[in-house]
Amino acid sequence: MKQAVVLMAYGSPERLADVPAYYSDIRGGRPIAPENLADLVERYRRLGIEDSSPLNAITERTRAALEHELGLPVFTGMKHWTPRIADAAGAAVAAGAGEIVGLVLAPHYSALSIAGYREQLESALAGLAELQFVESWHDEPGFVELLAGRVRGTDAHVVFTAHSLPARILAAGDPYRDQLLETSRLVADAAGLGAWSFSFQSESPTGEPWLGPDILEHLEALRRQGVERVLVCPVGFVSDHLEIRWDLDVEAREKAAELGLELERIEMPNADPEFVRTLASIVRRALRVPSAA
Ligand code: FEC
Repeated sequence: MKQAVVLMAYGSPERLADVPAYYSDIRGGRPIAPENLADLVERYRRLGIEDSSPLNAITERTRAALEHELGLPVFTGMKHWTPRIADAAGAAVAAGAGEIVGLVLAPHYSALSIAGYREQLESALAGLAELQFVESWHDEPGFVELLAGRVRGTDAHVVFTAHSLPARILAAGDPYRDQLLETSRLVADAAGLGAWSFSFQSESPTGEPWLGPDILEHLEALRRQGVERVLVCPVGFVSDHLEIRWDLDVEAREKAAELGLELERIEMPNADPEFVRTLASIVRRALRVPSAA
């Protein structure tokens, strides 16, 4: 039976004119305050998306490299922009795939995150191909080692981060926060880190409580504890995009400068060949193919 991969990512607008439709997709049609839309357009303007949209470009490089590594067709599907997850599923089926691995470029499961990717893929496939969906890969040894390699030997305090979610997920027994803390602990152990902590980032203005602490408050707390240097290691994202280049590289850096803290962040995995080999081993396991290594 022919096999294929649907590689999924969040998606990002290509043009400033796309931002209202993109934001509306993220909100699932719920109302958007005009000031929030204006603020988002301004962040994308400052990110320079009219010249190049980093998330979409990196996802395409990752797709091409994964396809080469696996020797299987890999199709990109975006959760909130084009090409949509349904487009990727349709292309895989049209190419004759009878078994499809669904892999999200986000390592941690949440009902408010990965489940949405799964629903889009399942409903597009509608039973036309067998689906092997990867729910999470937060403790994948290659991923842990890649991040450990980027923080090993630092004398800075390492702050692991991930996207926040509404705090109500905890009452529903969602594994998201536990998986994030597990990745952080595994990376810290593998790198032999002395001083590290975890904080959330990128909370949205939705009017309900979100998981904390947020990185901006966390930097204040670290400074009060006498920390002078911080190395930020995002574990919940794998690419350069708005949440990295704005929320960390602009907002967190500005806060650190105000506090007199030195702040650096690791290079994201993006389409690094070591990361692509890790994604390939996750796909091979889902297909029950013996590892090439
Ligand atoms: O570079 C880019 O253009 C896209 C960057 C981007 C990534 C990303 C990842 C995650 N999000 C997650 C959850 C939520 C929830 C809401 C929400 C809202 C936004 C908005 C933008 C945005 N997110 Fe996102 N997210 C990215 C971008 N996200 C833009 C809307 C404006 C704003 O709040 O700044 C709230 C939805 C609502 O209002 O109801 C919840 C999670 C991830 C990590 C997993 C993944 O990548 O899928 C979780 C990248």
